[in-house]
Amino acid sequence: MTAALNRSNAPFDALVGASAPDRTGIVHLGLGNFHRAHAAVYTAQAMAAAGGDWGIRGFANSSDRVVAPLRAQDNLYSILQLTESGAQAGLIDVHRNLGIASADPDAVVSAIADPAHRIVTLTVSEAGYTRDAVTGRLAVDSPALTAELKSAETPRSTIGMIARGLTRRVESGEPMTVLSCDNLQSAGEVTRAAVTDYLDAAGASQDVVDFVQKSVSFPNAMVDRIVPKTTASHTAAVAGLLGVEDQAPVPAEDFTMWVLEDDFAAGRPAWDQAGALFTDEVEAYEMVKLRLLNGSHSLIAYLGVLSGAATIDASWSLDSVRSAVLGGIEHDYLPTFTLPTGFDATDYVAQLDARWRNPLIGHATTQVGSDGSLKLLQRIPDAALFHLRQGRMPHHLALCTAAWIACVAPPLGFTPGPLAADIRDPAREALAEAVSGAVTTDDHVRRILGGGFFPAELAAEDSFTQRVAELLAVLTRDGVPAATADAAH
Ligand code: CS2
Repeated sequence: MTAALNRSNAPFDALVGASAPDRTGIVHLGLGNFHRAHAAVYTAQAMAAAGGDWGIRGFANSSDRVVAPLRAQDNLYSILQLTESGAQAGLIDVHRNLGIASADPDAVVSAIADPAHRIVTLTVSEAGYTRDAVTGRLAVDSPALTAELKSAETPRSTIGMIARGLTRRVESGEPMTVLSCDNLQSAGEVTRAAVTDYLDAAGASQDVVDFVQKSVSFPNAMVDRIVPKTTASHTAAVAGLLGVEDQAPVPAEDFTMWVLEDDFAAGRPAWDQAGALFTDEVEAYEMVKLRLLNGSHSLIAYLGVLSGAATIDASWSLDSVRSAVLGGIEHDYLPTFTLPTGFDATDYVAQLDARWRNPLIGHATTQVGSDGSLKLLQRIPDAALFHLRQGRMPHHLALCTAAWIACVAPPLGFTPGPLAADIRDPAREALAEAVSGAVTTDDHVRRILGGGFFPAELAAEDSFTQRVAELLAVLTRDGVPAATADAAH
C-alpha cells in the first residue's frame, strides 16, 4: 500500500520551484485544477527565483473536492505532466489556510481586506463574473444578485465578495491588484467594470469608489494550459512516480503560457523569472487564445459530441472536424484581429495541432462543451460581427453555434446522442423553455439568438440566424461531415 501524501513523507526532491512561506500575499478564488496547474506553478517558480511572501490563501467556490484532500495532505499536491514521451510528476507547495467561499464568505472578504494580501487572483470561470449575455455588464437584475444586493448578509457572488472586501480595505488604504485568470476578452477591464457596477448597485460611498479607481489595478492577462479533470488513473500514475498517494493530483499538458500587463498596484511575484511574458499587447494575445484555441476548442467539442467522440484528440482525428476547425481559423478567426508583434500564427496553429492530438490528455469533449452559453459569448459574437458588418458570412462560427444548439437545445425530433447529456450548461432549462413550441428550425434558432442568450447586435444580423438554422438543419438531418462540407462553401 502506498502511503497517503503528507509533509512528513513528501518527495521534496520533486518540488517544483520553492515552498511558500506561511505568510500569504495572494488570495485566490476558484481552487480548481486550472489554477493549481498554472498560477500556482508560476508562483512556486517565481519564489524559487526571487523569494517573497507569496503564499496563496486559496478558496474553492463551493465544494470540498480539492480543499479536503489538500488539508489532509498539509496543502501539498502534485502536477502530473502528460507528454507523448511519458509522464512526469512534480510537487507543489504554495497554498496555505484554504477555505470554501460559499461556506465562509466572510473569510474571503476578510482575506481581501487584509493589507498583507496584495493580489487577488481569479479562476472562477465565465460564470463567476455574473454578466448579462445581452449587455455584457454585471447582471444586477438577475435574481441571485438582486437578492444579494438587498440582503444584509455577506455577499456570496465572486464580484460581490471582491466589492465587499475592497470596501473594507479602504480602512487601511493599502493598494491591491485584482487579476482575472479566466478566458475573457479584456479580462482585467471586464473585472473592473463588474466590480464598479456592483459597488454602484450597492450604493458604495465615494471614498470606496475613489479607492478602487485609484489604488486597485485590474491588469489584463491571457492564461493558457490545457488541464483535464483528475481521474483514478492520474492518481495511480502519481503513486507510481512519486511513491505516495495523492488524492488531488492535477494532470496537465506540458505547454504553458501566461501573458500579462505589468500593472500591479502592490507588487507581484517574479512571474517573469518563471516564464510569464509581460507586455502591453495582452489584448492581442487574448484574441489569439480566445479565438484560435478556445473558439476552435468549442467547435471540436460540439462536433465531437455529435460524432460520438468522447475526447478532444478523438474528435480532432476526424477529417470533417479537422477541416472545419482549420477553415474556421483561416477564414473566420485570423482576419478578425491584429497579431501581437512578431507572432508566428502558423507556428501557433502547428502547436495547437500537437496539443489537441496529445492522446494522454484525455480532455473530455463534454468538459470543453460545458457552459457553452457563457463560453461562446467570448468566442463567437465579436468575430462574427466583424465579418457580418463587412457583408461576409463567417460560416464556421455559424456552424459552431449550430453544433452547440444541436447538443444542448436540440430541435424537436433530434436526439444528439449519449454524450450530449453530459454537457452541463446553466442555461439548459431556459433554452428548453425558449424553444418550446418552435415549429421550424429557423424559428428554433431565432428564439435562441434573439432570446437574451446572445448580444443584441448579433441577434440583429438576420443572415447569421438564417445560416445557423441552415447548418443546424444539415447537422441534424445529414450529420457532421455533411454540415462541415456545407460550411466550407
Ligand atoms: C477550454 C479551455 O473548456 C474550455 O472551454 O477551451 O478550458 C482551455 O482548455 C483552456 O483555456 C486552455 O488554456
